[in-house]
Formats: sequence, C-alpha cells, structure tokens
Amino acid sequence: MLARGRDIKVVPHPDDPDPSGLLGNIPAAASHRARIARPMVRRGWLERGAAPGERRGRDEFVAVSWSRALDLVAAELRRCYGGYGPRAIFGGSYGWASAGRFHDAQSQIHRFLNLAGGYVRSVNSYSSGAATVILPHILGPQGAAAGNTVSWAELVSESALVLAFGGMALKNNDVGGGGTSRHIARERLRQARDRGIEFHLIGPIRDDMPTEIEATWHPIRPGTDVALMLGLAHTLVTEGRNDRAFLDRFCVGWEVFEDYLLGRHDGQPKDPAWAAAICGIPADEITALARRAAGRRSLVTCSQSLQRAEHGEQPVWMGVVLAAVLGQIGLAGGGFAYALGSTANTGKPALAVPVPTLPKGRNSVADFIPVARLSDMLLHPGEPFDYNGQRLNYPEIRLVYWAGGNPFHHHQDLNRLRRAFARPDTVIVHESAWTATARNADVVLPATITLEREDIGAAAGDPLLVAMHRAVTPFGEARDDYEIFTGLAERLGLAEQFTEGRSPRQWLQYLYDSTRRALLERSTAAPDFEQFWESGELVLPTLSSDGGIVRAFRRDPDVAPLPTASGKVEICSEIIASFDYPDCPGHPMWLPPSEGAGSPAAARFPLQLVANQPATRLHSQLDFGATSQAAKVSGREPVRINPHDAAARNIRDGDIVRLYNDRGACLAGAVLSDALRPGVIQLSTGAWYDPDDPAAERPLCVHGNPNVLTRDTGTSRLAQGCTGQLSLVEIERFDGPPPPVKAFDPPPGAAGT
Ligand code: PGD
Repeated sequence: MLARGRDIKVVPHPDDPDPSGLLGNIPAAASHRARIARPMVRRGWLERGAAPGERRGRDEFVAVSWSRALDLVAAELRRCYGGYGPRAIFGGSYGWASAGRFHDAQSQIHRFLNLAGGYVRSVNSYSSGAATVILPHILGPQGAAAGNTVSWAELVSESALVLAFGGMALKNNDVGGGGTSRHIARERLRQARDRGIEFHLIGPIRDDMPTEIEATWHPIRPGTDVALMLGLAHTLVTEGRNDRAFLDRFCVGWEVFEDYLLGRHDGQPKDPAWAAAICGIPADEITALARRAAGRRSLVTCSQSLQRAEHGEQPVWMGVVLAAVLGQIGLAGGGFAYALGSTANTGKPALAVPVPTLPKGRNSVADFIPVARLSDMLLHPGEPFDYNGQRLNYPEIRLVYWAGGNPFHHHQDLNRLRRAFARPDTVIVHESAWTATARNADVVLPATITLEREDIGAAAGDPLLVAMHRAVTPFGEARDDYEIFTGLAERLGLAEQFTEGRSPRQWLQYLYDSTRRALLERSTAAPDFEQFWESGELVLPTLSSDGGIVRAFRRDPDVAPLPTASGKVEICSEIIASFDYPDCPGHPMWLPPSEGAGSPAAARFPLQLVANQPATRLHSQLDFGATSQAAKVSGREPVRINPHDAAARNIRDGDIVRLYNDRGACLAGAVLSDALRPGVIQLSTGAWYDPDDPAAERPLCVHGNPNVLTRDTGTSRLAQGCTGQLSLVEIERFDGPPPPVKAFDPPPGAAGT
C-alpha cells in the first residue's frame, strides 16, 4: 500500500493514445486540507433540532463520532418517514460521483432509500436535459437513434463534410460517464482530416475544434444556431438542392414546416439575410455553406452544450430537420449525430455484454422532478409545473439526502439555490471534501475516494473492465458510501436486505459474475473473478457499428419504422403541438432567447457569457488538484475575453475582474484571447463557490463560479432541462486588494479535526 500524499503517482493506461491531463488532479486528493476527516454536524441543527433556516451555509460545524452521526441520521430518517412519508424525502441526489460500478454513490443512495421507504427522484441529466426528451418524439430514444448511429470509425471512412454545431472540443472528449480507457477523438479527427474530410466548426469559440483539423470557423453568436440552420435549409430548398423524395417518404410534416421556412404565413422567409442578422454569420457565407453541404455525404452534429440553453430542444430538432433536408439521415457517415465529440465514449462501438451494475430495487414513490428544477421544487411546494405533456405538482420536501453530486456546482443561480436550501428541515450530504454542498448541509458524512477502495471500473461505451485495486488507506475516518448506508440500515432494521450478507469484495465478485456469465453464454472465454482481479483488466467484446435503428429505417421504413408516433422522422410532431407550449411548438422554430442580443437585458449586460465544461478538471471535482490550479489566475478561475472587449473596458491580461448581472457577481482572472467571437466571454464551470460574506443575500463569489450569474429556468415546458450554458453579463476591472480565496479551507469548526 502506498503512503498518502507526495508518494502518489498517477500514470495513464499504456494503450491510451491521448491520455488526459485531468489525471494530474488526482494525487492531491489523497490528503488535501479540503478533505473531510470526521463526521460533522452543523451546530444550529445539533443544538436546536431539525428546522428550515437561513443558518445553513454560515453556521459552524461540530465533529461527532460515527456512531453518534449515524444515530442522528437514522433518527431523522425515522422522523421524516414516520411524520411526512416518503414524498417528503428528496433523494434525487444528481451527480457524476466517481468511476467504479459498486461504489457508485448514486447506485448506493438509491438502493438505500428504496429500501428505507422510497423517495422523490429526479429524471434526466444536466448534460442532456432537452435532447433526452425531444429526441424520442422526433427520431427515437437518444441512445438508439442519435447517440451512436454514426460512429467515429464511420465518420472517418464515409463522411465527406461535417457541420459541427457547437464543435467537438477535445476537453469534452477527456471524460465519459463511468470512465474511459482510450481517448480516441483526436486520432479519429486527424484520420478524418487526412482523408480530406471537410470540417466546419459552428460556434463562438475557435478551440472547440482542435487546430490541427483546420476546420473552417464560423464564429456564430451564441444561442442562434437554429437561425443559421434555417438559413441553410432555406437555401437548399429554394435552390432545389433539398432531397424532396427523402422528405416525402421518410418524414412527416414537411409541408407545414416549409410554409414556415418560406414565410408563407408570417411573411418572413427564413432566408440567409434573415438568418445573418440574427446569428452574425454573413448571408453569402450561409449560402456557400449550404451549397457545399448539398449532394455530398454530409453529417450534422450537435454538441450537448447547444441544448443546455433556453429553447434547447430547438437546435436538436432543427439539426435533425437540416439532415433530413439534405436527405442524409440513415446513410453511413451522414445524417444527424447527437453529442459525437461531446463525451469520450460517444461514437465507440457498443459492448456485446452488459457491464456489472448494482441492483437498486424499486422506488415506491411516483413523484419526480426534471433534474434541473431543484430550486423550483424546494421554493414552490405544492405548485404545478409542466413537463412533456404532463401537469405535475412539486412535492413538499422535508429532508434532502445527497451523495455523489455537487448542486452548488451544477445548479443555476446559486443565490436562489441558497434560498431553496434554507427550506427543508434537514440536509444530509456524503462528501469526501468541503465542497459548497457539504458546507450547506446539516450532517456531513466523510466519504472515501476511488483511490481508497476496491471496485470494478466499466462504462457502457468502453471495452475495458478494470480491477480497481485500493491504492491508499482511507483519509481520516472516511468510510465508503456502502459502509455508511450499511450502518444506517442496521439502525433501521434493514441491514440484511441492504447488504444481502455480502462484504464489498463479495459484491465485486457477485457483480463480476453477471458479466462473466454473459461472456460464457456467447462462448467468449472469461476468467474467474480471482484471475480477473489479479490480471487487473479484461477487454470486453464489442458489436459492429451498423447504424442502428436509423440505418434499418432507411433501408426499409415499412419493415423497420422509427419508434416515433408516425414511425417516421417527425419534422412536425402532432403530439408536441397538442401540448400547446409556446416555448416548444409543433415544429422547430427560431425562438429568440430572453437573454440574447437585442433583448432588454442586453442594454445593461452586453456580453454573452458561455459557462461551458472546464478543460482542467471534471466538473467541480478536484478543483484543488495540480492541473486545475495551474490554470488559475492569481488563484481565480480564468475568464477568457476577446482583446476588443477587454480594451473597451481597460482590462489587461492577468487582471482580476468582476463579472456581474442582476442575479449575482463573481471575481475571475482575465485571459485575453482572440479565440472568442467579440461580445462573448467564457468562464468554465467548476470553480468551488466561495462567497465573501455567507450571510449576505447576494454575496460576491471571490473564486469564479459562473453559476452565480446563470439563469435558473427550464429549456421549455417540454423538457425543463438545464439552461446554464448562456447568460448575459457585464465585466469590469476589479481594483483594490482582492479578497482571499477560501474555498479549499475547511469551514468554521472543521479545521484540524
Ligand atoms: P461534480 O463536480 O462531478 O458535478 O454536476 P455534478 O454534481 O455531477 O460533482 C460530483 C461530486 O461527487 C463531487 O463533489 C465529488 O467530490 C463527489 N463524489 C465523487 N465520488 C464520490 C463518492 O464515491 N461518494 C460520494 N459520497 N461523493 C463522491 C455536473 C453537471 O453540472 C453536469 S453533468 C453538467 S453537463 C452541467 N453543465 C453545466 C454547464 O454547462 N453550465 C453551467 N452553468 N452549469 C452546468 N452544470 C451542470
């Protein structure tokens, strides 16, 4: 066993062609001062009992023994289940947690809460909230119809031209849910380039496509891709370059959409001149791009970031329609691909056997929220909300239980979230480090990190099954989530059901055996658990990429209809139209955002903030690590700004700046860059929230968390997805002594425990 701290060295897998720099964050995690050493309870909660209140996030903490902490949590669970029932428990607990199939915090908490009596859950993800809901209406479920229907291999061998809406940033290909053993995006893009495939990057940030690909950059105004797509479609149709036969045979609703496109009813053709005024790409460039894409094997890709904004359903829908107008849907290397280039495991061949998965049991509670409606739920109990054709009501939550996520990182409008977090009686958090979510809890139970436990690593899109051996002993008194829930289950009389009599090692064996059986069933050699554990890894067989249901549909739409209401590509959806949502009508439309160029807010906050995924860490995880810290400017998160916008504000490279709008303000370190379209600034997510005065209503985040600025509203009534990607802000130089960054210091009462 390695000593903790300085002796830890993390090396990439020898077969990884393009290892991720994020590995550099891991060594610090073993013993950083931000780690939580002991169970901690907020003083006010401990002394005055469970109750709503503003003290959460500003009180001091008191260290308690594990047995006291577990007694307190068990008693509070009993009180809430007994007094209010399971509809008062929110176990949505969204978050990426860490790699490893058994110690996956989400699986553990959901399994435990299902046994304890059930809980209000959350559905969908912050990553893909709008696409997950719109795609089944128009093409088919995301995984089957849009995620992997065009593989990297096929792009390289078959595509001629790629219209990459939102780009294919390599930083996003560094990470994949569950982990990734081979980073292949750079290599595949190079191979495609060497084959002469033409790439068009449509996005406000030039490095959202690697330079070596020599993509043509179309620096679009953020949030206006639908207007550009309409302008392209208009050119294709009016110049007779659209595939009318495809639209007639494989799609429904073309005529109605064409009326809109050509402006037959509203008098406004969505032609390149109209589009140019909205999206900022010149009309002749739009016309030329449409002509280049026509009559070739063209692929329209749509990054996840595009749909993480107000009306995020529209770019996904219009991307599908543009691919249909080109007649490319279902052809090898052509058509529409969602999120290809947005995560490490999209576009890789699917596995031929299932990966190990912890059984989570059944939830007795039907109530749910779309995941990004967290603050709405806590602030508006009992009130109605719309979701995908349903009218539902927010439950009244008394107890919030979180493991493996960081809402004070991932949620929008953090000042509103602080008000929402004051509402429940109790907030319980399992965390390995003092994130803002841990600081805003009543009971904080210290969790181990991956290095400190044994597990099996696997991801749906990656062929490597990894025996994750323990590298170091747990920090302080930290326990695995499994051990914490076992302790609670014992107190609630549920130990036998929760553990099924297995130790963690026995669980690994049990989970491994399900994959092994599947391998043996298809006559693939499979080592037993001991052999697997000793050898350290096992390569799983994959399926050939055959284009899935969309390719089969293209071959014969009568034999293999799409799983949509009509069995065809839905250019118009009668179902969506019947919902009568003005923010998501029955066919794709340009819907101006509330915060965009020309909106009232733009007069005071003229810069478009892109709050995208960071390049130096996974979301907010290990922000104290070496890779993340190396990119900070005077300890603050870097904000990139175009030199013209900087000069207009007298901002120089390296200055500390203040970003603000009506929702909040944060500091950041200025980095001048011409990789951004003028009028656009970029502050990635993930800097740990660090309020200068936790008692203030809208404190300044001194570190640079963009979610103090973002808007907490759903994409539309259809999907209610996260809209954190875009908001309007202003920026100014921060003169005077900057307040210290204290995000990584333990909160009052926790230092030295
Ligand atoms: P992470 O930083 O990964 O962010 O939001 P998410 O909450 O997933 O947080 C995971 C937390 O789990 C960390 O604090 C980590 O310490 C903890 N953890 C890790 N392993 C374990 C474990 O084994 N046990 C326990 N108990 N805890 C563990 C990510 C979310 O942010 C996502 S997916 C997206 S795509 C969104 N993107 C944006 C965006 O583009 N723009 C904005 N403005 N906001 C976003 N938020 C969303």
